[in-house]
Amino acid sequence: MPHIFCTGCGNGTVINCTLNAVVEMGWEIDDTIFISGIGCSSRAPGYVATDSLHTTHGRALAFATGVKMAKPDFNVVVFTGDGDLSAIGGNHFIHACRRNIDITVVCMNNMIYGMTGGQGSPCTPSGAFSTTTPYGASEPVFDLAELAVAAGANYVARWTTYHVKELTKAIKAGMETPGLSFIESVTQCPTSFGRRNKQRQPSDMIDHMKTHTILLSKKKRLEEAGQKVPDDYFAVGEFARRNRPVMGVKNK
Ligand SMILES: Cc1ncc(C[n+]2csc(CCOP(=O)(O)OP(=O)(O)O)c2C)c(N)n1
Ligand code: SF4
Repeated sequence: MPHIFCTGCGNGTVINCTLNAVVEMGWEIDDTIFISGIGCSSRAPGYVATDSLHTTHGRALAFATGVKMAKPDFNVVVFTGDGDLSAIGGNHFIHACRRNIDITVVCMNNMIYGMTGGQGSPCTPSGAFSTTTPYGASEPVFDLAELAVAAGANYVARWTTYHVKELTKAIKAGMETPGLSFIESVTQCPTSFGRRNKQRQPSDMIDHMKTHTILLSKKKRLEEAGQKVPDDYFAVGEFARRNRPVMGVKNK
């Protein structure tokens, strides 16, 4: 299928995992709507044969909230990028989690602004190069999964495009959980991120995800035992699965 993604981009993998989860859920095309903001990742709904809304930058969750409140029987899925969700869309993200509105949010975190040529985002790792951090990023990084947990989402998980089975399972678990489900996928962007950070090949970025992730449960065990997890490792797994009051649930 013709698409806009660069060769080796991870976005297709995340779309595939999400659609497999939709199939496993048995959701019907007429009852399911995909919504996104703007960015490479936010082009995703255009490739899905359901009704969809490709909205304005950072506003996907505001549109999704409107759809869900008007049509609670719909299954609402949001595709977004780290910039779209946590920079310009940061407040919508926090308040959608706080309200715990019944939607599934899939964030392709490529750690950069991909579509606009590689500016740094709130998720650009410390020291990483981008067009706006030519000497290495120095600002503290947002941990999107921890942010969603703190703000109140009922289901939160993080995986990567290396972990396709776990990612699919997590998206399905999020779809099954009432309230806001946030699934973050760290995703390779060889063009805007990899090329500037000695990970020019897609496989370089995927290898990095394989070798620099640690299961959240293991990380907690190590920390409890007073052992240090290297700073350049990041945790994957399920961060929250709970039952806070929700908004916009399906009519019984
Ligand atoms: C109000 C507004 N500001 C800025 C832009 C330009 N813009 C388009 S996409 C984008 C960044 C997208 O980054 P991200 O959400 O991380 O998605 P990616 O392209 O990396 O998947 C920006 C700044 C815009 N379209 N609208
Ligand atoms: S710039 Fe990055 S995120 Fe955008 S399509 Fe290319 S590889 Fe994918």
